[in-house]
Amino acid sequence: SKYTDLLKSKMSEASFNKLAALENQKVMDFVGQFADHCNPATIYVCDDSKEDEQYIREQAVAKGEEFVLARDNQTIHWDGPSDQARDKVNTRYLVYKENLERMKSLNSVEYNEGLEEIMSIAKNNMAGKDVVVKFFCEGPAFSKFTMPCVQFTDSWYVAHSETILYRPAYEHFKAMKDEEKDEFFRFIHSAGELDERGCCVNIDKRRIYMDTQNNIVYSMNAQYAGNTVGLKKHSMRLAINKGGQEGWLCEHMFVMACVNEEKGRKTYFTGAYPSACGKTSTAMIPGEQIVGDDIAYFRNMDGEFRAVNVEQGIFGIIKDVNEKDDPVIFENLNKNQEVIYSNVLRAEDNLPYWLGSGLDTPKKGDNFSGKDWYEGKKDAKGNEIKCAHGNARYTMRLDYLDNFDKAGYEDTNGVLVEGVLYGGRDSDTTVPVEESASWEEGILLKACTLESETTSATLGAEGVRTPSPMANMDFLSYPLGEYTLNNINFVKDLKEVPKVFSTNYFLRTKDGDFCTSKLAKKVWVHWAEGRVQGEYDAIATPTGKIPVYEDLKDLFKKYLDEDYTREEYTYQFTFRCSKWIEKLERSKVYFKKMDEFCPEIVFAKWDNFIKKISDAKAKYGDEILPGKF
Ligand code: SPV
Ligand code: MN
Repeated sequence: SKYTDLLKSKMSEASFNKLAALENQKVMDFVGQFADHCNPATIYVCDDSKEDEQYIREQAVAKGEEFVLARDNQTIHWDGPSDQARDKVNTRYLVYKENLERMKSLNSVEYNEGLEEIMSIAKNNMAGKDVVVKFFCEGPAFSKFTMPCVQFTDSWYVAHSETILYRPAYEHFKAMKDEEKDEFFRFIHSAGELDERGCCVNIDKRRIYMDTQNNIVYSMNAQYAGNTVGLKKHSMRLAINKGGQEGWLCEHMFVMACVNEEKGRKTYFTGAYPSACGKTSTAMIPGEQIVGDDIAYFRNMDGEFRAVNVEQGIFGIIKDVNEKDDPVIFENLNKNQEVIYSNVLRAEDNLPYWLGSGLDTPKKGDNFSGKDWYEGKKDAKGNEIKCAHGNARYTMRLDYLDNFDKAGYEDTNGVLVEGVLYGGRDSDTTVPVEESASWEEGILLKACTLESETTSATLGAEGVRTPSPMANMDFLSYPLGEYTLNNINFVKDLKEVPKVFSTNYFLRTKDGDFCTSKLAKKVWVHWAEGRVQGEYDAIATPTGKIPVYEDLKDLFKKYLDEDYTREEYTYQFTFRCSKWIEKLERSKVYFKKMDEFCPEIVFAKWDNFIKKISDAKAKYGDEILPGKF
């Protein structure tokens, strides 16, 4: 490589040898190019060894990016006060001129212009810093699903997070055949200059630029994991694009197994839920098993619909994790095992505290706003700063959890998916659970029409619906219409096609209360499990099939020891024609806005459903009781 001398000057012999042993020119050039351009002081190359993982942990602390807590396997990290969430404005696709028109609804910048900007920001951005290079993969290694990735970063917190969240893949890289050696994702990240709390200083120069044409993502002057951890949302955007070209899917979905003890069977579901619609709690329903909580790849493997969790850990929202609402996570946070807390409060007792922890929370300490937080502290705008940020997180391995499905997780062929859930949030339109008549109807009526609704807990008006097709809009890397058709077509050569269901845990009574408790999701998922296994009868509606009362009555009794009444059922499963027509009209407007090239066929199909619902309304009235359609 033309970079050999330079690399040797910035690396130990051991690091250089690890890099050279891969015999991969593209890896060597990638590391060399950014060693030259970003100008770090030193570069450390990791293999998959425990020693290298330990070195990363120690460096994250030694460099002041993390601080050891009272339970000494746990650390805390802070992102700066204005680096607490994904930066949507400064996250852009670098797009070749000829593709700009097609990509114009996505946040894009012309390739050369964007590249020049990001490279000028990156120039010398690592000066004086020590850099780490580590190899990971998405999905299991040595599998058809494997997506190898290399991360080059000057943040040891980012590297540490990835060590928890992703499978190691140095050995996978080493074993790659010559013809495979070009196929991997590259992530270049620099937090740049840090302050005394290890937070990134030059936030005004924060940019995340993604090049799906060459599978490389540049992240500069950022630290919040959603902006920096290459294997999470950066990789997801590259994978969505790559899957779209190659006929597989990358979805913003959990993977879980619904366990039917009585029948001795396990049925795998994947699920997409916009934020605050119950994704994590569905993935972790007590008594079921979790494979993954955020990102899944789907492939047609010999005619079967198979899925893997691309990750190995959870980067979870910690708000409201407490003994009562989330006992499994809470218990694990309280053990002295490896956890990185981010943006929570560190009190005088050197323990972490967060919003909704159920713990007696000290009134001062260090938090995301600075070293001197005290109860009542206000920000520059005069708003009270709470003890922890609402998007504060924990980073933890999945295999700590008792309900982790290790065998399913490790299967290099993925798990066989038999049901797909799309969970929205509305107070007055969709029923708690409904099966689609077909896969295509599932995509068009359940996935594409997903919406979440603002509540009194969020700023602004209550009841405003935000469209969130497939809960994946933030990560779409090619146009929505094409993506929709790829979802529809994905199943075309499958021997068995999964059933598709919608859920809505947020339907309200006429008095404005939630119709069911948080626990009821177990019933809806078990009804779906029964349907997949051919067990329950169902009643037709204009948009799918709903349960019969008796089955739900039994399920509520069996799983929750609750008496579910026929009145509750009738109200919850009434088909609301006008509300549904409005919902579909909103979807049409949204798709037109987000993708002016969206194929007409999508709109034509929705118009057919609108006609069907209008006819039903004329015949049976606006609110159709279960069984009356
Ligand atoms: C999400 O927002 O969907 C997350 C967290 O999973 S982040 O890493 O910020 O994307
Ligand atoms: Mn996510």
